[in-house]
Amino acid sequence: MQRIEKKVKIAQLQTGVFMTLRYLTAGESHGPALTGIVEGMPAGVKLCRQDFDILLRRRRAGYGRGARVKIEADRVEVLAGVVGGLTIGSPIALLIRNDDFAAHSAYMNPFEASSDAGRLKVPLPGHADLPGIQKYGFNDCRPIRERASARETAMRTALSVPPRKMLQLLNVGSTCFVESIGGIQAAVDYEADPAAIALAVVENGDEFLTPDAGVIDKWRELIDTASENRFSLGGSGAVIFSGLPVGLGSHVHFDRRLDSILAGLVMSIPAVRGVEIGCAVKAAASRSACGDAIFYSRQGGFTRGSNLAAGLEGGMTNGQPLIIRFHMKPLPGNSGLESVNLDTLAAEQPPHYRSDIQAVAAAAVAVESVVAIQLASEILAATGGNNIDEVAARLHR
Ligand code: EPS
Repeated sequence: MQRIEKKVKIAQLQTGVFMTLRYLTAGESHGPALTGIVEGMPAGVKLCRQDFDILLRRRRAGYGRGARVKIEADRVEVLAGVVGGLTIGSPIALLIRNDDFAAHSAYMNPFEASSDAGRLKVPLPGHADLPGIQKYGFNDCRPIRERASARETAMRTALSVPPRKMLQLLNVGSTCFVESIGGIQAAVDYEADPAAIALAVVENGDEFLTPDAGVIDKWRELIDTASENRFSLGGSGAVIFSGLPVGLGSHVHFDRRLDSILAGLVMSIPAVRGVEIGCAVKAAASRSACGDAIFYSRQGGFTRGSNLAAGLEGGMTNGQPLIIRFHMKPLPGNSGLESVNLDTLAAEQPPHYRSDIQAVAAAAVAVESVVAIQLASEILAATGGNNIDEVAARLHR
């Protein structure tokens, strides 16, 4: 057995400084603010206000979002780690004030006792409420619902901005989109050039965030009907990353398999109940070979005849576009299901809860965000590098 030169290079990369991105978020949905820190970003990555504004606006823009997202401006305040439009290598600290805190301050004050008016006494079926109060010992669902809220993904989206900018500088492109809402499917050609899919998504606008203009009117009608009848819709979406190097992740140990790491992150987005690498469910039903033929040419090196593996083989990126699909349940805000009053223990319907009709586009942006952070982290783990030029040079040599 011999090691070919290319492999030696990758091995050398991995003996560099072992760096990864670490990040944490804190913040309740109606508390004073959402906060987050991302540590490990190399210096020299350019950032501007619009990078945050455009992405945070996209996360809010989906047709069928509730009244809340119209209240929130989601203006990201950068408190540390960025100076003069450049990352400086130190931890990046971000803050997003909750504009709706003003209306909830009577029961979200850190030190004053809550007014009973704000107590949420009837757990929402399908929400974190009931297991949360049982686990943490409350007679009020609010402390659970506040933190379980998908509003938290606003901060993860904001924290993804520096890693996304790093990926762009390394020629990694990405897009995210909605594939289905309430069982109505968009036409998506996964064999198409990812850049063409990304362009179609942008052209069709943030409200529906889909590459298929033909599905928009049907979705609009369905969401309007759901809104009139106060029910929520689930759906599916996808992210595609292209231009990734070969060899992120590893087959050598289960906790280094990138498909497993990414699946866990995608499942951490509230209401996401399923994740697929590419078209895995279809592949499971297939009675033919499900891999991608390998070709080699002197000019082009190794290439594939298709991308059924969706960019991952053996838990490693294989240089093909990475495709991750997710499936989201209808939101539990107004399910019409029966519950129990925590005071009386009698059957009771939860009171009407302001909620989104559907939030699949928002989830798609959040999924793209957590995947982007992880991919940037995997690249840094492979290359080391304290500034973006070092990272780029080590990745491309
Ligand atoms: C959410 C409930 C709604 C959503 C919220 C997520 O909030 P509220 O109860 O305040 O109307 O709008 O999403 C956001 C605020 C956001 O920024 O995405 C829930 O329970 O998860």
